Amino acid sequence: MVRQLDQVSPEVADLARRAQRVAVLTGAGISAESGVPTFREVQTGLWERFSAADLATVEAYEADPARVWTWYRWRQSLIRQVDPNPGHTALARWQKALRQTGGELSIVTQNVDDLHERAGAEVLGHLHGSIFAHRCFECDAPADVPAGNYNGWQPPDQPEEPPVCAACGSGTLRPGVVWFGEMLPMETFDAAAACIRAADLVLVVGTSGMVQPAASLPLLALERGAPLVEINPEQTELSEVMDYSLRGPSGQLLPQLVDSAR
Ligand code: BJW
Ligand code: ZN
Repeated sequence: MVRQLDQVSPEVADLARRAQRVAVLTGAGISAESGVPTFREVQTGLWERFSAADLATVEAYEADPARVWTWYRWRQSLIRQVDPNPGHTALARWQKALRQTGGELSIVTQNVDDLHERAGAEVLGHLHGSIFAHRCFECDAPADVPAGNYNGWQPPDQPEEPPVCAACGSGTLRPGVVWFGEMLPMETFDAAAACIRAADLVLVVGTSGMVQPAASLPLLALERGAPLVEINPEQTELSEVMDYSLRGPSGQLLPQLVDSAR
């Protein structure tokens, strides 16, 4: 049975204290308190008629490369202007502390931002790629492009055309992320699955659990009966399989959980 809590209970603190192998799956919600919009939020400016799910597809890029490219340039700018929040730093702290005692905390993220890394954590894998990597839409050659640098958070008035690939001379560049209908990086997915299978505590933080196959990863914890704990202010697609759902923002609840593990 799922137990819903609005703070870390003694039972959850006990799970955290005893865990030596912790696997954490994070989603957009962990970066929300840093000011990075989640995928369910209404968009403004150039993109107000589009949902994030409409823009994160091959079809959207093919239909209007400049619109999609500019959306990513704007999001890159925004991410560069924000800082990791106490949720990111608490995970980094716990990872360091566990490593000092021979344990491990593995972070698997669906996020394309770099806020876990900037908080000082090592990330096992970015399941949906990185917004700061680029490659050719046609020939797949990697390309080095400085990140978007718009002034403030205001979207630009005009869309920017994506640059042409220097390797093939005909394709245009795209962000190194995984769009709907594309395969996830298999090595990263397999490594994530292995660490969740081996974990003695699995935390699921700030994800709606709506996007597959990432959302099926926590279910692997059920094979060995490892406890599943969710941190999210809202009910999610994964809430039903959780042992505990901590209902609140991860910027408050993760530091509480990590402090209770000491
Ligand atoms: C807080 C908070 C706070 C707020 N603290 N929390 C099986 C069944 C049905 C469909 C499929 C299936 N298998 C595959 C599919 C299709 C598709 C899919 O899943 N569709 C569903 C929408 C139905 N999946 C795919 O296409 C995947 N590829 C694939 O399966 O390949 C195999 C294949 C190929 C070809 C043919 C057939 C099969 C690829 C998925 C790629 C997802 N890409 C994106 C965009 C990345 C680039 C970018 O950033 O633009 O990844 S979409 C978007 O969703 C992004 C996210 O990583 C991902 C997950 O979102 P997330 O992180 O959960 O965010 P939100 O916004 O949904 O939720 C935020 C949460 O935070 C909420 O719960 C809030 O309450 C919470 N929150 N404040 C804590 N302070
Ligand atoms: Zn090319």
